[in-house]
Amino acid sequence: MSDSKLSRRDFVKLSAVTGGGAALSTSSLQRIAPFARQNYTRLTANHWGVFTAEVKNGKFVRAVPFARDVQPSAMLQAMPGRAYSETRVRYPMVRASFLKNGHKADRSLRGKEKFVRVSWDQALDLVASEIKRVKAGTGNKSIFTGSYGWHDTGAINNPRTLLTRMMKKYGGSVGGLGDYSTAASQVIMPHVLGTLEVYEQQTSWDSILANTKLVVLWGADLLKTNQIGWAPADHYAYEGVSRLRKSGIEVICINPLRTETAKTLKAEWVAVRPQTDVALMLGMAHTLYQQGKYSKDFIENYTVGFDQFLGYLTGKTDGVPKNAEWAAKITDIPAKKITELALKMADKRTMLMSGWAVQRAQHGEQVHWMLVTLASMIGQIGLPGGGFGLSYHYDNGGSLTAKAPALSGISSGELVGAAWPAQDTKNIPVARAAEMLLNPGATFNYNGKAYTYPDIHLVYWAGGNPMHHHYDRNRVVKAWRSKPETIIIQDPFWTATAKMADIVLPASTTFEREDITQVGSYSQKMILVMQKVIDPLYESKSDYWIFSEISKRLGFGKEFTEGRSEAQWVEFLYNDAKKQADAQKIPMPPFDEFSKKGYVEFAPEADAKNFVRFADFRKDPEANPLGTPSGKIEIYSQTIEGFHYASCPPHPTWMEPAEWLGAAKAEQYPLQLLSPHPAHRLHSQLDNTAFRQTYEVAGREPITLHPADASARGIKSGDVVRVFNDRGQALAGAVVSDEVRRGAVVFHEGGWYDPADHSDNPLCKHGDVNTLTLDIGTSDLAQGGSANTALVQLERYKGTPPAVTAFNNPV
Ligand code: PGD
Ligand code: PGD
Ligand code: 6MO
Repeated sequence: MSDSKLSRRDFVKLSAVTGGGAALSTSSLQRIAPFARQNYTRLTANHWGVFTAEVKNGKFVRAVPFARDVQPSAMLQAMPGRAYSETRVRYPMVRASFLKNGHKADRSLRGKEKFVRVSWDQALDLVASEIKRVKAGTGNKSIFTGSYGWHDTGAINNPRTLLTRMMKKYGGSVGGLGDYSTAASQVIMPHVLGTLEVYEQQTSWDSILANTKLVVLWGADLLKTNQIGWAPADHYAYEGVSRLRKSGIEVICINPLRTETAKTLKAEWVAVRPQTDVALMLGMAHTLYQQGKYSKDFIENYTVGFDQFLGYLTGKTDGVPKNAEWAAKITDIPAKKITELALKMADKRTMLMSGWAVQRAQHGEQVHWMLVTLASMIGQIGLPGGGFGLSYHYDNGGSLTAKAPALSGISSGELVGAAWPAQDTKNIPVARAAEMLLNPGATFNYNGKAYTYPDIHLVYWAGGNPMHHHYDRNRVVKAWRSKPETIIIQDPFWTATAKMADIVLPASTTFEREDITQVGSYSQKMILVMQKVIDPLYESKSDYWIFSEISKRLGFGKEFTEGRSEAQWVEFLYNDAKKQADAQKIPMPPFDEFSKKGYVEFAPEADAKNFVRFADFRKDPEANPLGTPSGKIEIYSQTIEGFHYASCPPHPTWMEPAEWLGAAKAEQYPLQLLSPHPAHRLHSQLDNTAFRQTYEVAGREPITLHPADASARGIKSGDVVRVFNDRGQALAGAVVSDEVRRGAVVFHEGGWYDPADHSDNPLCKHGDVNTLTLDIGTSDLAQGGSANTALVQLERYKGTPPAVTAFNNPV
């Protein structure tokens, strides 16, 4: 959206900071001097989109957005700074005492001692011998390669897949299930709708613009989160939002925070109390039922279990009618408003667009289940512009899907050797990683089955940052320092995770290697060669090279590479996609022509503009049943009933989370901590560039709080504050704003962790929100992370704040 206020302002601010790679120090220039004084451009792409990299005198200086990108992300300006960040891991490094004593080294010294530079041969030999040693001792079941994370794009250099591929050829390892993003919904939605739903193409923006009369942004911030994509972002949503703004279609934003999207769309702001959306939806559902304003036809023909849910809704089963007055007390939204919202949504063609933070909380499963139930009562699912969508804010859902072949990546392959013993846990839900390390042998539930946590001796993480993403930092650090004998980290940067490893392998960034990618996870509009922009800096190597070399040492180098170099894989994967395209008569040029141009584009499917999610089901539910046991939307799930989970009853239910503003604990910690995703980073990525200067406050990660909460504590904008609870403490820079509701504070995820000392509860000097979050599963069903279930207190920091050292290297 070329006229978005957010982005225009950002571009101006950012040019001043990053302008043409000015952030580079002379010393970094000297280090890269050998790479010739050449000027050229290269076309490439990553999570942020497609761009041309300009290289001057051998130095990557600027990322110029693809000409037809309707709204390039402002973060593209940080790309050169990312390549040359002072935090790059330059050489293979080993923790000093690990080098001396191997796996018998004192684990409690992780993160406290120096690293020693070693040669690649030494490092690779060491990694291979550690994997061999653990396999021979306690077996593959004690090697954890869950390795969750947002490593960069590329069909070849996907470090997590390559790691799994390597380990599968060596008898397997323990992996991760699901993700942090949508763990709760991706497990419950298949029971309710038969699909993951969070990663499905949405009813098209064209259908919305032509038919919808009311758009509800239910905890969704489209302009912020669509900047990036799992595949390079196509930014179609910005065109959608821009047209929506001009259309005059009514927009309501239900969110404790008034977002940029809400402001751009002049949305009415309903500042719900955090984590109470289920109660709000129940209050609305009760109104519709009581007033006879719900679609009996839809409920009867397309859903099952409404009657069982009704007993709960009306209070027949528990004596508590979930009416608007009941909901008002929980949500802090007046009953009149709740009634008005319900009737308006039932009256107009309404699209409920929901984000995912609502389900990254304890009992997160209930939120989208209740949203689907409410949408079923409204009765517009499968109609043009109506119903609900769980991915308008992500990967540019609602874009036009192209008629394109699927580009495959290097696969993780088949397990080689003996079958994985049935009694040994093969995968653990990713957010339970610390729990696993701390409690080997303990049982846990997941989606109807019981499992045992494995006893992990070796952890290998490539392309993720658990010392950012995992909840309850002190607990993760404790797990890290007490349990695994060996920790191997492969990353381009000295993240907090790398600093706490035994062996650190310097991966190159996408700018330093060749790869191939599809563009637009939903639109699939292009296949593009990610051209190498510069030679690998320092001694960094591509993930593919690293895993090929370790595989060689483990005895299956050829099987790992299948005899192909990275460049040969690019050609192989392209030709594989072309084979599919030829069969479907989709034009694709021969590889040489494609490689010269850099990309091939695909035209949208003929009827892409009219795509309506669930249209076939709506037209004929018998002929096009959903993938649920009943073939219909399950408002009551007998499958879930059979699991007998108190934490996940068989129909949508309001359950008080462990920490929320209505809990007794709120007396001690009266502020609800929200940790949404940052507008100017991808999680922790780019925090280690000069780009940080565009958003940090007093040199720390910002925290936003309401003026009344600020004045009660004598805090003003620009102050350094200490945020704390029983679990941890962090400094942050205060931003006082009435755009966050009273009682809630917004502290984005991804600020680099920066412990002030080596105690059990160090002060994070820079602002890592996960020092404060709670490490519990969403429920026995999905075991997702509960990021948004946390209460905190805030105080102005007295005295001189300690210097930030998060971006210093440990050597
Ligand atoms: P990133 O910072 O993206 O975070 O957690 P995740 O671990 O994905 O980490 C990616 C890492 O990969 C970085 O260290 C980066 O340097 C590295 N990397 C990048 N490119 C490459 C490469 O080519 N090779 C290798 N080897 N490494 C590379 C994200 C996770 O955080 C997610 S998805 C969610 S949804 C969660 N959200 C929240 C939240 O809402 N609130 C809180 N409090 N916490 C969260 N944590 C979760
Ligand atoms: P968040 O920003 O965490 O994004 O997408 P997701 O939708 O989870 O939250 C969205 C909104 O939910 C926020 O505005 C927040 O205020 C609101 N919210 C929080 N709690 C509540 C609540 O209790 N009720 C209601 N109604 N609203 C609430 C995350 C997605 O974004 C993911 S998983 C990933 S991995 C990507 N990460 C990034 C990123 O790190 N940075 C950017 N710029 N973009 C991303 N896109 C993706
Ligand atoms: Mo995510």
